[in-house]
Formats: sequence, structure tokens, C-alpha cells
Amino acid sequence: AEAPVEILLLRKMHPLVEAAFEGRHRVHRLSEAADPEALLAEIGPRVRALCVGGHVSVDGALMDRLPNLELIANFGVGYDAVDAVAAHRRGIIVTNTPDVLTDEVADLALGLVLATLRKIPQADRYLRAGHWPKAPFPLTASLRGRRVGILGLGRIGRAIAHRLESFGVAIDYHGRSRRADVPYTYHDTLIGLAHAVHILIVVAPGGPETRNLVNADVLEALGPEGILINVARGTLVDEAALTAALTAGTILGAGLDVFENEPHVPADLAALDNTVLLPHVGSASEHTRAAMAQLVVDNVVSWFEGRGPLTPVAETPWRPNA
Ligand code: 8YV
Repeated sequence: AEAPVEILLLRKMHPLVEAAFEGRHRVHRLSEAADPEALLAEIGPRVRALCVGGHVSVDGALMDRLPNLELIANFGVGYDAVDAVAAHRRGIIVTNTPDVLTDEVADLALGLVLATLRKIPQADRYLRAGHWPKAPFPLTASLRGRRVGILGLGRIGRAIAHRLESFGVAIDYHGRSRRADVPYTYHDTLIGLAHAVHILIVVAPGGPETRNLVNADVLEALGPEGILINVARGTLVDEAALTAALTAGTILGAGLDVFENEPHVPADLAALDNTVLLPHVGSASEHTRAAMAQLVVDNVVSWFEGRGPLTPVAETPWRPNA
């Protein structure tokens, strides 16, 4: 009989992933090893697939300790923690989980827009604190008559725009290229977009290329009625500049699902009442996390059955006859 495929899980995965390989493959868990270094040295040469997710980074140095690695299956559409270029150089395929989470994250983005503008969490806290009988909740900003800007009109950006259409707001966007097939207004700079809109939604990929794209100048351009929403990666926003802008009234408020150094949120940011802060829950429903887990499993299964990866990332395209 063929030797079982050895798979290394870099962290605790969704139960569906954990269960799927039981009895079929040999699973190793780095996060549970008493001595991770010793485990790597022992099993490194036998590992053929890696399952990863979240912020656990996978760099070339780790890949070099796994000389027979064929596949890195990432739980999540964003794979900025995986060095996909280094993987490509070594002939390793990287897969992610696109599409299955698009609507969930877009739903949450809209929730965050409304929660931030209308101060829904603040109003809830106000009621619970018993303030209502004494005075009505202070009036808030509004989505009425606003222009909304989207940074990154990819799958999720489009799903957000599609939802916004039904809210009757004007939609602008910025990204590396103009999209021929959308009715929204394109801006060739982020500053230009920030000047034009009241609400800026960040939904572009993370990684070194987009680091601190939303800086003090962009926030200044967004202006005193401006709202920043981030459902992408914390690295896209200069968090210190954002905290300063929120404190000084340079912008009106922010709704954030992601942070520079998760799960740590700076105390001065958390102390601000003009923010709505979520613990990275964009895709975090039972339904969608199960779909993501299934796609991780399906990529691994498809690969070892010789059918290629289902959802390889752009940096590691699959060429069956190469
Ligand atoms: C997950 C995400 O929270 O898909 C992504 O890029 O950020 C989220 O869906 C994360 O990857 C889970 O570890």
C-alpha cells in the first residue's frame, strides 16, 4: 500500500479540517508539539502539505525545512502571511479560499458602515447604561446623500458595491486598474478617491505593497465628515495616524474589523467613542467558516488525487502539463 500523505497543520484549524484527514492521511500539529523545533527536524522531510491560516507566517526559511512540500493550503482568502513568491520559486502551490466568503464579508462591511455612522453599538451601550429616560440618544451622521468610496474593487469590493447600490448612494473606487464592466466612478489615486467621498471602505489585499496606504494625508483628504471602514488587513492603514485623526476630529469616525497587530488593539484606539471595533469577524459565521474549511480540504484532496489544486493563488498558477 502507498505510504500515507503527511500533512502539517501550523495552527489549530477548523474542526472540519482537523477531522477530514483522520484515518486517510497522517496529520502533525505544530502548535501542539512540546518541542516544535524537534518535530520539524523529525518530520520536515516527509511533509507534503501544509495547512495554515490567520497570522501564522509561512516564509522561505520554513519552506526550506520542508524540502518535499508540494502544497500550502491557506484558510482564508487573504494570504499575505504566506510568501507565495518564495513558494513559487520552490515549485510549491499555494491555495486560498476565495468566493465562499465573499457575501459574508460584504454583509459585515455594510453592517460596519451602518453601525459606525448611526452609532449602533454606542446607542446599545447608552440604553443599557440607563441614560435613555434622562435624555434621547444624540443625533448621528447619516448615509443619506453620501458618496461611498471603495479601495479595492475585487470580489468582495464588488459585492459591497452591489449592496450599496440598493442604499441609493453614489459609489466611487480606486484600485490598480479601472474596471471596464462597472458603473462606478474610478479615481486613479487613493487621495483623489478620499477627497471625493465621505465614507472610505478598505477591502484591498494586505502585504508589503499596500502597507500604510491609508496614511495621514488620505485621512486629511477624507475630511471631518469622513468615516473609514476597514475589513481587509490592518496593515493597509497607518494605525497611529488613524488614532490621531480620530482624536483631532480630522475624520468623524472609523469602523474596523482588522488591526495592525491582531489580536492586540492599541488602548488609545479602543478608548475612542467614535469607533466601532470588531475582533476580525468578517467571515466568522458557522456557515461560512465551514465552507472555507471544506475548500481547504477539497484543495488538499484534489491535489493528492492528482487533479491539481482547485483555487491556486495568482503567484502559483497551476499548469497541468508543465
Ligand atoms: C479569516 C480572513 O478571519 O479570509 C481572510 O482573508 O481574514 C478571514 O476570513 C482568517 O483568515 C481566518 O484565520
